[in-house]
Amino acid sequence: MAAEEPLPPGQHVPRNWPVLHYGPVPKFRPERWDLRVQGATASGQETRWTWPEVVAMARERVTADFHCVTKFSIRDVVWEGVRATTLAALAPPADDATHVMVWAEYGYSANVRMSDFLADTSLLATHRDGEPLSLEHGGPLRMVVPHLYAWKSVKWVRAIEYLVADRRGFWEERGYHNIADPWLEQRYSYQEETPPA
Ligand SMILES: Nc1nc2c(c(=O)[nH]1)N[C@H]1C(S)=C(S)[C@@H](COP(=O)(O)O)O[C@H]1N2
Ligand SMILES: [Mo]
Repeated sequence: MAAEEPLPPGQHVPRNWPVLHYGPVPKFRPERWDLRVQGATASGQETRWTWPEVVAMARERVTADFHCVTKFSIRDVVWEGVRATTLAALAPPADDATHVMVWAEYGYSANVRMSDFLADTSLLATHRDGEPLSLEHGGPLRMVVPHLYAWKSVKWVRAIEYLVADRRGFWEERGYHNIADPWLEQRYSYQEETPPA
């Protein structure tokens, strides 16, 4: 039997994959859907792609564990889609862009550092385990940043906004940690406070 990789502290593997999100599941209307890259772009322009254009982009596969801050972890999820670096090559950030806000339908958002966004394993996923993403799991397109807690893996992505200064997203404004590294158990915003010297 192969030795199992350790899980981050406090995590366990449930029997089934929970569906977890705030608010309703958006409908997908391909003819009205688009993906935008906006904010601090190198060109100063916004770039917009239609659904067929996104589907035609270079594709990659990433296998990774998925860690929710509510303490479940899913092992070895096979994600397939467009690497964040591919998108960033098509619509580069300005030199002074340091962070990225990932925007979903209905205004959900999550902020990540540029280095997290541009990590090799950060993907805009259309498929999971060989199947197109179901709508409830974020289809047609979801962000996957597997090395951070899963609230950063925004479902129903519609825009990538490059930022020249950090700004907190939906859960980051509501008491969750700004960085969200599960190996450091960065769950809550109060942990960001530097301890007194
Ligand atoms: N748009 C959007 N994306 C979201 C959320 C959300 O509320 N809205 N919840 C996040 C949280 S907290 C988790 S744990 C994962 C859950 O993904 P799953 O439903 O595919 O398991 O989605 C993340 N992405
Ligand atoms: Mo979560």
